[in-house]
Amino acid sequence: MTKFFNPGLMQTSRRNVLRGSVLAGAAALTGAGAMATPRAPKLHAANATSAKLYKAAAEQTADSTAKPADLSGYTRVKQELVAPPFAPKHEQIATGGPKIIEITMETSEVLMVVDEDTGAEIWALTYNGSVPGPLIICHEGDMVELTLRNPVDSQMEHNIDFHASTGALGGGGLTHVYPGEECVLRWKATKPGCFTYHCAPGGAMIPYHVCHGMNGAIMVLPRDGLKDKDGNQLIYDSIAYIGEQDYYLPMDENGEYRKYDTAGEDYTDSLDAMRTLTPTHQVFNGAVGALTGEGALKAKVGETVLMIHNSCNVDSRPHLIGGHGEYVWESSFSDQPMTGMETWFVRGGSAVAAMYTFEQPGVYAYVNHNLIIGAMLGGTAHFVVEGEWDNALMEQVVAPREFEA
Ligand SMILES: [Cu+2]
Repeated sequence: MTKFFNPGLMQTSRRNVLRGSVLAGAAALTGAGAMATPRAPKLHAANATSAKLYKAAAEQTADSTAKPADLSGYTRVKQELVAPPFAPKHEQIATGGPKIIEITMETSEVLMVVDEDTGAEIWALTYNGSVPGPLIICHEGDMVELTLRNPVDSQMEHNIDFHASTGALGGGGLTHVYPGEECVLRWKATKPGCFTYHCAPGGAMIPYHVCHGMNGAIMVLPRDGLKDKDGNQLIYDSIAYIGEQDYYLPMDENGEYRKYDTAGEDYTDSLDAMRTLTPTHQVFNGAVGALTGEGALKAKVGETVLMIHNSCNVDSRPHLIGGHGEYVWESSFSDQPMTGMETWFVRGGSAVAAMYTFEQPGVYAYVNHNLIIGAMLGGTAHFVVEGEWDNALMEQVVAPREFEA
């Protein structure tokens, strides 16, 4: 805890420690208060208490005597972010010099259905209204310039910690925005790979926001694109962006999922549910079945798909049933990809890219191969692949039939 509240950029480490304890204290207070008055999380009180300290940190940053960054040689471009499972328009191999990639994200608090069958819902905390937040793509050496805007009707403050960035809690220390505020953060992408980003307001609010959907991924491509171990170019036809989300939804005494009127009202109940470390749901792209049926991912035989799997909070082991991870980058894109993987690993707090070229038509299930999670908690997506069946790869020689004993 103390380590987290000790960003190198902020000079008064005591204040940061204080900030942590203020929030932890606020959370404890909230718990005590909730016993007397159920569902009275006093979020605004917690925010107000910590507000002065956040402001103090911001002022210190403004007073900094550090040299301004040299932005000569950069070209400014806007990246229009799109909702998952899709990827923004981008180049796989960078043309021209380094860019300043301008993006905008809004911290939207939205009521989402988690499971239609049970009526489970959540006041999701999101970037741009989706779980996961939108996929951002840049190249190594580019700058990402984010405008982060918190709508005036929000209940809570938000910020963003980019695991791909360097310093100030991944930008978390410089991006606290209250309802009606915006800020702009610019950082240089120096490490190629896929990385998670997430909200991290402080204390118990960090897992609370992350477990309400406030996370996503950025892919930092090498300037000359992806390569195999021999340096041969690897090109994909499409991206499937999958965010694994663990939810801890509070239930009432009858085992029904509780409903709440506003974002944040579930704070105390959620903390109790989160303490069990046992998710009620662990879904792909925000809800049970979001990537099956009408939401299924589409491909054709011969097409190469780059599957980007973000899991901000929990470990995951994706497996493509009927296919493989032909090339998998669990670490940096500078490292050689692993090849021919049956199941790969996404460390909680990271994003991983896996590439596969479909060879057979049909429905492929992409699952968390902790199959309890995959089949019972919601961790399943489908790829529907069109094309010609190849009997040389698989053939049903005899269909199921009765046999004589
Ligand atoms: Cu947040």
